[in-house]
Amino acid sequence: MSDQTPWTHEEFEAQLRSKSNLYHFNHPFHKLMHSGKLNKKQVQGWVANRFYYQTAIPIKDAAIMSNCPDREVRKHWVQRILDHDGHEGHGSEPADVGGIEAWLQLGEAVGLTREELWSEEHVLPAVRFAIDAYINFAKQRPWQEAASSSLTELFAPTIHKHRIDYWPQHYPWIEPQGYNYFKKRLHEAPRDVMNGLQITMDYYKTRSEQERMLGILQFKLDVLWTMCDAMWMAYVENRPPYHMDV
Ligand code: AHQ
Repeated sequence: MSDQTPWTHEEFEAQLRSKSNLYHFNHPFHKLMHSGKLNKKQVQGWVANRFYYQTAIPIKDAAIMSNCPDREVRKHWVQRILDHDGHEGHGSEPADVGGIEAWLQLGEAVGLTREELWSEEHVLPAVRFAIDAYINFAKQRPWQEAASSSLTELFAPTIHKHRIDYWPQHYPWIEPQGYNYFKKRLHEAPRDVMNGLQITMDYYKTRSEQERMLGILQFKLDVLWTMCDAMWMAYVENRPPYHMDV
């Protein structure tokens, strides 16, 4: 009979963090990116495809909010939507153009136009399917499961810091305003992770529920990894969908 004793919070968090090696930071596409081996077209492809992910985040978070009857939780979760959509500022809170605007500036910084990003003309089918699966997961599953699926961000601060630290020497042609998004996430992601961990620790009580959460985190890791697989095929192998040469 396998051990059904629930993990302590510390053990549960350690189980979640043990999946860090499966984070898309370790995908070969990101390895090429981090070592400065991507050309301009490949960087542009990544920026344009990830824009579809960025615009999906507030939709996903609004789906979670729409399923959540807990006002206290919504009071905090709504900040995620504001962080991406932006806001005019209120009280001591300064105005924020938002992450989507910052990513549009990243697009311009790598030589794309805003219209190209909004048109979704570069979005690869598998990237769209993976991201739409994430949105639908948030619409259909209990809000706590959808909230906890954001915890791939446990591993995100490293990836943002890596871009800020290494891209300038590898990709000097990228305009400086392109880094604003990653700098913004450096302080937003840890706050979001704290909030997501609290919801996760409060919700998954039994060992089987905790193991269900590991499966949910794996689903979200699969979303991110699949996006990179599609970009590898299209931009590294030069075999985008409907290539016919054998
Ligand atoms: O910029 C990212 C972001 O705002 C979020 C929100 C969070 C979620 O709700 O799923 N996940 C996430 C992520 C962002 N950036 C990715 C990257 O590699 O730049 C990482 C991604 C994540 O770890 O899920």
